[in-house]
Amino acid sequence: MKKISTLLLALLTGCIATTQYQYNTNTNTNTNTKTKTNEIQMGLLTPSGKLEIADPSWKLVWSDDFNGQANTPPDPSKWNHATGGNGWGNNELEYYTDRIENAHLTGDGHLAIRAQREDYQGMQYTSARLTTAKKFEFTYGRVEARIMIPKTQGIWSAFWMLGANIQEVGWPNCGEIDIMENIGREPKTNHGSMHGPGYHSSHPMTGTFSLPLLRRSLLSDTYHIYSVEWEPNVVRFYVDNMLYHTKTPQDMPRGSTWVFNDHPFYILLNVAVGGNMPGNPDGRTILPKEMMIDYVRVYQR
Ligand SMILES: [Ca+2]
Repeated sequence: MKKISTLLLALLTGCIATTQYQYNTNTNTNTNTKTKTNEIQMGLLTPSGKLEIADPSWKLVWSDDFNGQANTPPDPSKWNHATGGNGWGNNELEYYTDRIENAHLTGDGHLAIRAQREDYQGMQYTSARLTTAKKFEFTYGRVEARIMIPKTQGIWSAFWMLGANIQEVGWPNCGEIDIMENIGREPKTNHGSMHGPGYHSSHPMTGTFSLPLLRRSLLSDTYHIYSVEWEPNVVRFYVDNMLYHTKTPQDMPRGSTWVFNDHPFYILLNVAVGGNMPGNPDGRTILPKEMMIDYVRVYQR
């Protein structure tokens, strides 16, 4: 009995599971001042606000800080809109548009991707899906974004990468690396996953980062930095520079192929509504909801 209660307590407080972390932040507020204070305490920002990445051997090669006038679209030299409402292979319910209603700069250095309820092209929801395909494709690097995820039943936020050879070899042979994947009913949890031939759909190589159950804070309370370090034969997954998951070819199912070496990938940002992973909106769902992105940065060494 003692063993069980100790185990239960450890699980609840996040002391036992290797993918749960004690998190020394007060995230009951999302004001910029408090957020910045928290991040300075965590060693992520200097007092001047400059980001310090853990390993200075990474050099910045591409970024978007989403500076620009309020209610303007994201920089078309960097981002494409993937549009349409075909369910995207996951029975999703949104129609992705290229309108500023669904993706716009806020005027204070952020990009907002907004999922909302409206009748549009035969669908009941709209949102946006941005990609850097053919505009920025790269092989290997540290890929990170500072994001505040939205929370509500039936939405599915993601910051991820696809192999740029998807048109030639198809999915999942092109490879997919999910850096931040969250379903709105689990606002404490980030999924970091890799999909390829033999490990995909509901059986990817995956790791989960969760805030401790007893803490009030949610990932949706404030901005967090979601990143991967992608190198030959290894991908390391981080939240706020804390390593929670590492995958190498030894982790694949027997007979599978590692499809992450020696070919370029591109970046995607999107908020889906409904579908296989989050389930559909219901009576608890509150819309519109926005995923807020402060920046996306890619480093190489
Ligand atoms: Ca910014």
